[in-house]
Amino acid sequence: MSSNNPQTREWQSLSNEHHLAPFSDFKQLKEKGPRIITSAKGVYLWDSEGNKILDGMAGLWCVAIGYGRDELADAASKQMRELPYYNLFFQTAHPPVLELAKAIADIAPQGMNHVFFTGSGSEGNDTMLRMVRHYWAIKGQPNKKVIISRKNGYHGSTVAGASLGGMTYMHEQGDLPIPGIVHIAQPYWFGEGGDMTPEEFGVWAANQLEEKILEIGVDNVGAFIAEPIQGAGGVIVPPESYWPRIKEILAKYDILFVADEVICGFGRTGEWFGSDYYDLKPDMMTIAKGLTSGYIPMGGLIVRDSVVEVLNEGGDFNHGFTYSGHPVAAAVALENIRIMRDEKIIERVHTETAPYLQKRLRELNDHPLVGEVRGVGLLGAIELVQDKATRKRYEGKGVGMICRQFCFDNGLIMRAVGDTMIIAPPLVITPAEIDELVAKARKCLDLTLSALQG
Ligand code: PXG
Repeated sequence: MSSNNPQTREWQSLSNEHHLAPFSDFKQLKEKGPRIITSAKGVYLWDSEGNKILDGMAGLWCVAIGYGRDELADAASKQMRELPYYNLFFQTAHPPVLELAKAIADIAPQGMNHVFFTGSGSEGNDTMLRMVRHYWAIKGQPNKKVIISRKNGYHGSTVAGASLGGMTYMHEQGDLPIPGIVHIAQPYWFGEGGDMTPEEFGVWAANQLEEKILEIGVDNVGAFIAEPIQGAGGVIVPPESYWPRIKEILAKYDILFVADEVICGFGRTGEWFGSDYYDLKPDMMTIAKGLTSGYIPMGGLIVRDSVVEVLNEGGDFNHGFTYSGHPVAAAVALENIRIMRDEKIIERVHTETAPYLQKRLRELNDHPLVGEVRGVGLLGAIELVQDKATRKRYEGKGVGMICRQFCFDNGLIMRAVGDTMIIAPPLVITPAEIDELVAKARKCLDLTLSALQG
């Protein structure tokens, strides 16, 4: 712990003595001490040392409308005073959850008019797994249980979420995945495409779905789940041939398609949902994060009418959470969606800031460390390599982490997934702030290159 600031040191010692942080090496964190974030406004964070940091990750992909919107605080406060809690079990409901369900149906793809609410994206995917199996059981096909997912996909950290996800380092802990979940290749051309062109590789990766369906037998497959663009896996934008081929396969076999929209949903791609961007027509969509801009926890599952019609015939769905559709979270989500609509935030991403960010980011292609820049909407990835032509990495150097540290030290949050640097700034980022982000990113790439050469 290096801080000279007694307040920072005090918070860091509280962390050491009492806090177990998610996705962290507990012992290492004790040695370094966490950075303490104390306040935020717009796209900027401040830490306890007084540093101002441009948040290129919108928190954890969630703070869509930016930090510091009083309207959301006011909506929460008003709802807390009126009805801070009531549940949706036992044939009760409350106004905010009903109004929110309607507001979501209004923006969701056509024919998706019902929402099951949860407290998080992970719970949304747990709900999905149980709902898919319940659906097929009602239809008299209880064997259609297997969910096909993808390697390096991310679907959460509960037992079902981590099993659905394809992160091997998560599976290694706790004997995952649970039975009934299988993984196929991801459409990650830069990392895994070998000698194929991106288009050839996209078709190859999509064909893995058909092969898996045939291997398991369509009578045993319940659903395929995928993020339109993989987020936590490294902002993996599939080759253009991928989704059209997947859609052909889905049309051919009687299985459900679940789009995990936890990152892509609520404007990230410049459309309301990633499924709109790729015209995917899912049967279910998992949502969270941007639903409340992260101001308060909430997730859910949007369900297609044709699926609901079957569920209607199935008696009780024995599933739900204390905080399903929490009134305060629902009031915040409603206000968040209102702001997105009234201020035309997604239209601005679509027409102005996404094209500008994508253009400016691609200028980094001329940097000696950069093997590829890709992105859609306000999602971006920068691949760090030793050799541009062969896509060869700097083996064993931890280049991504070196770059990430330079970013931290220079007032920019840019994440590293292996040697892929990723960004997903708040949707309200302005062109001037994009200029600042790209300038800082370039500076940190320069510093990283010097460190590697030095
Ligand atoms: N699906 C997707 C696509 C996600 O990105 C979840 C489900 C789970 O949501 P909850 O609300 O249960 O966390 C997520 C979450 C990272 C990182 O390292 C990403 C997420 C969560 C934690 C870390 O990028 N995404």
